[in-house]
This record gives sequence, structure tokens and C-alpha cells, in this order.
Amino acid sequence: MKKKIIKFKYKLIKKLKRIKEEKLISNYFKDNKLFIVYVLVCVINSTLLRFFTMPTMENYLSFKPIIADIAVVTIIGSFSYLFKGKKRYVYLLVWAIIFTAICTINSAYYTFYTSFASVSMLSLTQYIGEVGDAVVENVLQIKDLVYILPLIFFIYYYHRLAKNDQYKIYTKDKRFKKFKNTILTGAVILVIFIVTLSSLEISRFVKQWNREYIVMRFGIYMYQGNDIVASIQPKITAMFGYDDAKKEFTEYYADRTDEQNYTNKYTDIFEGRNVIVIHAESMQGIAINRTFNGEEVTPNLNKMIKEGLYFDNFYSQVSVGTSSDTELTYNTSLMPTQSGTAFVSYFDRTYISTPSLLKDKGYYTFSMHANNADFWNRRAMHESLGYDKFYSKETYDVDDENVIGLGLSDKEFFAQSVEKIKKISEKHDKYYGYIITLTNHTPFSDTDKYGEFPVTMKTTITNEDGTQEEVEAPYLEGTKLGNYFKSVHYADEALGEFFNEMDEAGLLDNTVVIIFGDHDARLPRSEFNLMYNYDPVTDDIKDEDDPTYVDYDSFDYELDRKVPLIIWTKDGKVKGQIDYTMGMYDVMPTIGNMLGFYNKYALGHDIFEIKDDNIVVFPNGNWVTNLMYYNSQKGEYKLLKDEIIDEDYITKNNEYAEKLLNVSNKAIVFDLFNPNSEEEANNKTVSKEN
Ligand code: GP9
Ligand code: MN
Repeated sequence: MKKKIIKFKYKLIKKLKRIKEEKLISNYFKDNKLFIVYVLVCVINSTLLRFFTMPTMENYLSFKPIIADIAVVTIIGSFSYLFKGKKRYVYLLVWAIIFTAICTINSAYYTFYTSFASVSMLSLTQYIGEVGDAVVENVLQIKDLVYILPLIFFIYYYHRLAKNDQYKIYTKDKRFKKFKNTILTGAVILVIFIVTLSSLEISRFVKQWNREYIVMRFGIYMYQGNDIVASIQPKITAMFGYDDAKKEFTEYYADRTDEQNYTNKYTDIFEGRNVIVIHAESMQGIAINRTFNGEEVTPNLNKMIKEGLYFDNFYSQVSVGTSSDTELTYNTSLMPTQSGTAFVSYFDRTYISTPSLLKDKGYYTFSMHANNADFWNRRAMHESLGYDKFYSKETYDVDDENVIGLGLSDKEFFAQSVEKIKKISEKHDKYYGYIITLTNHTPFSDTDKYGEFPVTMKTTITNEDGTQEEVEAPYLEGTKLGNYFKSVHYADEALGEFFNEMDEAGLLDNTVVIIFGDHDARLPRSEFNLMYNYDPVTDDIKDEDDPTYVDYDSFDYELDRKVPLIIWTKDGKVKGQIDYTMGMYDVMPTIGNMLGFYNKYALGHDIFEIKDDNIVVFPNGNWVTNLMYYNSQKGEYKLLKDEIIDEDYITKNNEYAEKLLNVSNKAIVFDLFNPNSEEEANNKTVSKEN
């Protein structure tokens, strides 16, 4: 009997406790409605952003970033309880707006760069105005505005609460108690999140260079917070970490000789010749040797390819600095910086560059580009790179009739440039010119100015009655990819005219021409699928069961981002197709060998020495060799040859890539090519101590 009573008592207590707990929870919800809606709005937005930008099963099933988001917004939101009356709502609203803005900006940014935004790029927003149309047309889409809807709901919800007298006004004690409990809850959730992290996740979070990976594991809010720290960090480390950086840098180059220690069949073959470099905007490998109905997209480049040296496995290595990153890597054989861009953040450093080394050999060096001189901070950075003169927009006659896309049309730009080069050649017996084109820039929408170039597909079909009929299917007409080919066709025509005019003026006789695409054209992958799998009869993508269907995956897309590189002389001194995998950072050592200069600190190699052993490292840590493309973001790869590869190969290349990126970044941030850098670093430390 006694036992029964005890059991009953125990059951009763448990029940009462449960009722109390349930009441507690329901009371909590009743008492904190606005706060809960705020948390939901912010977490829903960040989750939507991840789903829209990285639609993978792994991402859909991942709870970690949601826990991280809840922790961040709860901790930040907890401070709202310290505010009296309506101010609590205002505080939450401000943060809800900030979080929504983070999602909207990142959504738009991802469309453009396939990456997440960094505050270190804020100093570059002045350039966005310049490419404003391109950005609006390309980037801002309805999906980027979806994040505003939950925010509107939050505002509406507050007003409903206020109208129905349900917006709580707490006493001072209650407010402080609520703040304490909420921040504690946030902290507990944060601890739960942290203990689930692996060491790899922690190390990648600290480095912050693999942005997709971080957002996928840590959520967008933690990523952005970490990004702020990471963006300020270079400025602080530039003050403090000098000794370690110098040590790592010295060790990295310890095995290098001060003078070039080899010769090959290309050594000094172009010594003393003039050099004309064409930095061809968005010229992507897919355009080369492509035809539409028998018409070549790039007849002029194709001709030069046949007459000169053509590198058909050549990749640009750009980060967020796009054109400017290529200018850095081409000119210095260094990699783009891990935060911000070298052109904007580190223009005041010392660089060992192709123009400066050629200047030492008596060359006059110049660059030409018909855009605003401050775009990408070129005015300052081209000087740091050793160009004697930068011919920018103000030195060209630009009138409305001659404008296509972002500015002066390539045809007009080249025509005026030839006149300038004529004058330069009269004054200087050796010159090196770096010429940057502009027309072939995204969004490729000025199609009526590119000239006729149909991107249709003509084909013969057999009718049911056996008769044959020629049809012209629309194919790529009306797509961005199609418009791109029209734009490239124009850019190629402009190049053809340029070389004709140069030749007529006798300016090609003793000249080496180097042409390369500066980076890919950021074209949608879905349209590549259409290009490779188009069925002109149905005017649609072929069925996947079709035996001619080409499986086009994300690796194929990465590999298709390659760009052309051509070295050409009128006398045909060099010829042939080079298939070695090569990157923008290999150009300086390769042409250095040909022109007779050497840079001990080049990160790339003379391609004719390294040949098939080369590795092209990308700023995000991905890399490609002749055997595989490795995606370090996802830890996945695609084999490019029928060769089995062991884990060791991947580990070694990953280490190589990481080291190279690190050394390159430190060399720039700490100004390690500056002979006085040590002294300057010491001065900074001393003045800090004072
Ligand atoms: C701007 C042009 C384009 O002057 O070089 O720059 P991008 O958008 O390709 O970096
Ligand atoms: Mn560019």
C-alpha cells in the first residue's frame, strides 16, 4: 500500500512538472513573440541563401549552419532586451535589416563570382558604378529580393502586435533577466555547435579562403563575421608578422639560383625584339576554332594559332580582382592576394615584373586601355609594375558613336593605339606594350553593334515523304552564350584590323606578339549543356538516353574556363601547339627565357622546362595538372588521363598549392621584394610601441 502511494506521488510530481514545463515553454513563446519571429526571419533567410546558391543534397541535409545561425542571431538579438519599450523593436529591426542585406548581397554576388562577398572588397565599390549596367543586367535578379519578404513580415508582425496591445513592455529587472537568459541560451547553442566541429573545419574557417565551404558549414552570418576579422587582419599582420613571413619566404626560395641555370631551344630567341602584348578581355578557349554553319568565330586568332605557338591548355588564375588579377599574375608570376586585391590594397608594394626587368634591358614600357585610369587602381598600380606610361581613357578620343558596351569600341581603340605606337616606335628603339581590350566584356548585350554573326544551326532533315529539307534552327540565338560568340567575333575582327594596320606601318617586322584571354566570360553552365547537346530538329537539349548526349559536369565547366595563349611573330620563328597544362603565372618565366630576363621569385615555370610536371594552382586552392583537376572546396576530382592516382599525389599537390598561395600572399602583404621592407617593418613596430 505504502509503495503504491509513493508511486502515485511520484507520478503526480512528474505530471505537475511536465505541466509546468509545458506552461513555461508556451509562456515563453507568448512572452517573446517578436524575438522568435526575428530569429526565424534571419535563419530562414540564411538557409534560403545556402539552398539557392549551393543546391546540393549535402547542403540540404546539413543542420550545422542552422545551429550556427541560431546561435549568432540569438546572441546578437539578446541585447534587444536591454532596450526599453519600442526601442527593443527598433534594435531587432536594424539587425534584421543587416542580416537580410547580407543575404541579398551575397545572393547577387554569388551569381556573378560563384563565391561569397567579402568586406575587403568594399573599397572596390567605386568600380561597380563603372560596370553598373553589366552588374544590374547580370546580377540583380528577382531571387535576390526574396529575402526581403520575411523582413516585411517581421515589420508587419510588430505592427500587429502593437495594434492588439500584445507588444510587451517589460520592467527593468525583467528586461535584464531576459537578456541574461537569452544570451546564455545563445552561448549554450554556440558551444554545442563548436564541439561538433572537426579540425579541418576549424582550420578552413581560420584561413577563410574557401568561402563556399565555410558558408556550407558555418552559415552566412558566421562567415561574414569571420570575413570582417580576416579582412582587417592583413593590415594588422603586416605590422606584426614580418619575421615569420620573411623566414617562410626565404626558405621557399632557398633552392633557387640567382641566375637562370638552364638553356633550351627558346633561350634568348627574341632578345632585343619589340613586344606587343594583348590582354584580350574575356577571351575564352571555347571560342577558338569554333564554327557556326562553317563560319569561324575567331578567324584571325585561328590564323595566328596556325602561324605561331599556341598553348591550348592554358588557364588564367584570377580571384575577385578578375582583369587586375590577371595583370598581376601575368606581369609578376605572383598569385592574387587572399583578401582584397593586389591592385587596390597593395599597389604601394615593390614588384619584380616583366616591364621592370625589360626596362633594365633598355626597353620603353607602356600600357594602353581605354577605360578610366582609376579603374582597378591601374593608374597607381601600372606605375608600381614598372610601366613608363599608361595610356588610359583620357588619351583617347571617345565619342558616343564609338562606344560599345563598357566604353570605346575595340576597333576604334586599336586604330588610335596604332597611331600612338607609331610615335613610340619613332622615339624608342625597343619597346614593350601591354594593351588591354574592353569590348568583349560581360553582359555581351550590344549585339546590334557587333555586326552580323548568326549563331544558328543549319541542318538537313528528312521529311516523312522521304524528301530532304534544309532547316535553320535557332541554336544559341537569344542566349547569353550566343551573344558572347557574336561579341568575340567582333573582338577578333578588331584584332585582325589592328594587326593589318600594324603590319602596314611596318610595326610587326621586329616584334613578338603575345595574346591571351584574361579570364573566362562567366557564362551560365546550363547554356554550355545546350551548346554541346543541341538537337536542331526539336530545338531543344537532347534526351539523356540519346547515344550522342554529352555528359557535361561541373569539372567540364571548370576545364572549359581555359583561355587561349598565343606567341606569334611575323617571320614564323616559333610554331606549334603546346599541350602542357599551363597557368598565367608560367608566362613570365616562359617569355623571360625567350626575351633574356630572369626572375628568381617567379612562382610559375618556364613551360618548356617543366613540361608535363606542371601544376596550375588557382587562388581558391583548386589545382589542375595534366592528370587531374582537383576541387579543394569539395575535396573532389576528375581524372584527365587514364592513369590511376594515389592519395599521396593529391596530398602533395594540396600542400604545394597551399604553400605557394601562402608565400605569394605574404610576399605582397609584407612587401618582401622591397629591399627596405625589414627596416620599414621595424619602424612600424617601433612607432606602434611608442
Ligand atoms: C575594366 C576592364 C574589365 O577596365 O578591364 O575588368 P573586369 O571586369 O574584367 O575585371
Ligand atoms: Mn577582364
